[in-house]
Amino acid sequence: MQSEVAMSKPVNNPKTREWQAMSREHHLAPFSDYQQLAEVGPRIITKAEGVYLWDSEGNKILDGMAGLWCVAVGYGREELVQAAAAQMRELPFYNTFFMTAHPPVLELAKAIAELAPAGMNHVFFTGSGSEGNDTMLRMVRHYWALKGKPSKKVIISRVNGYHGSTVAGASLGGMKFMHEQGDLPIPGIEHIPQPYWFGEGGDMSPDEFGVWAAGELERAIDRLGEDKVAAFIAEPVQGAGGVIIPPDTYWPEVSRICRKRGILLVADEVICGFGRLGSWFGSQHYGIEPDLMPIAKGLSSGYLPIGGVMVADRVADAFIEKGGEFFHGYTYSGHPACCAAALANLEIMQREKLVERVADDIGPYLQAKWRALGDHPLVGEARMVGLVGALELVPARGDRSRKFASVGEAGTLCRDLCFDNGLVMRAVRDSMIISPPLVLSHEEADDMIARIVRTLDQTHAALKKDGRLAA
Ligand code: PXG
Repeated sequence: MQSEVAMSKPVNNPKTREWQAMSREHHLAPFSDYQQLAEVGPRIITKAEGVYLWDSEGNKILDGMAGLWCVAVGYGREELVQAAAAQMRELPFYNTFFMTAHPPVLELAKAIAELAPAGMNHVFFTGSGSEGNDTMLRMVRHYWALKGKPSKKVIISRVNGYHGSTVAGASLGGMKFMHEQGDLPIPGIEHIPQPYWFGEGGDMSPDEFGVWAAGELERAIDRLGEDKVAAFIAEPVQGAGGVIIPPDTYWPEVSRICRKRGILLVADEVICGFGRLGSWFGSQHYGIEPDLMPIAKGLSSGYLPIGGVMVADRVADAFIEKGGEFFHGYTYSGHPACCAAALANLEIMQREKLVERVADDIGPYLQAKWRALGDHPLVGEARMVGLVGALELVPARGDRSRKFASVGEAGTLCRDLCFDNGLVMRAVRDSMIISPPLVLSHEEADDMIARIVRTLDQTHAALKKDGRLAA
């Protein structure tokens, strides 16, 4: 992934320099080039309110990425702070191991089950989405062992999928650059192509390509043997891979294949869950009935770290009926303060009808403006579902096969200019990604679009000047 920020402006606040020195001397940050980080120094974010961030230089920045795809209810929600503080006064920590529990973990489990797709009534809590995927992997293999089919171990996932950064998460993910560090993937994980029509659909129509990409799952099952395959995992919409929205034909085909072939279907809802697509879960948007769903991010709007795996009754029942301990758990599984914050977050989302708002109000409003960006000379495709979208930057509009000579250069340039224009967007290769807080107002959406148009114009002019656009 391209690192998020290059501090391109001069530093005026002496505290900024002090913090940057601390970074250089002590902090190994995630997904960062340490040489570059030491040279340039991180941008220091000091506070946030609503959909805006402030850095230590006093710049106000519209957060088009909701933190890291997570701050659904926006920043500065006192209710979440109060809920976590009250819980910390009452019971700051107790574990959920060895036949114990506490009220917030149980109340949160019930609250999530009420929102989840029908028949999905159980949850195992973790500290993050990555841990959720590690849990998922152990759980599905344990499930098949209990079912008397211990040879069903392989998990099929997708090239360019993202499932986290732990050993299992990065192995399940299909990011080659991650696999190259640390000898991944671990054995027992197979990757199939992604349903990325714009980049890889060739001459097929999107619908034909969706069927083809789903067919790759069936061909992988045939190759590996049905008796060896435990599960298929995919994000309803790929997030970190570049907001890849599958063709309409994809998910129905995948669901059919999983059912027919007796393969568990895992929908990684870490980004799509909790309203991002205008439904509580991405699975509901696509009519998927998953067996397991890793969750995190929007569950607590990122105020405190919490994730988990939702488990369908048909899977959970196998554990309950067979008995025997599941030897797995994290000290912070179901941390009381995190659960209390998540409960308050879900209460806000329900009270303010944020999911409905994405489906019926701000979602369609932003989507219309977003699609209009598709007319910009630098944009090959402008796609969005709910409140998550991508702009494909291209050197020659109308020709999907033409890419920039050096992949990622246009994206990085655009991303840096975007920051200078007071907006956070992520660059993935040469596409620009947006995933704003679900509370985004119409005025803030207009502000965001205006900043994007200015940034696209500047990026286009710079690329043109350097001769990097097709003639
Ligand atoms: N699954 C999915 C679908 C994710 O998007 C994870 C699992 C892992 O969650 P944790 O909580 O362990 O980070 C994620 C996380 C990016 C970016 O730059 C995306 C994620 C994390 C960090 C950066 O797009 N997604």
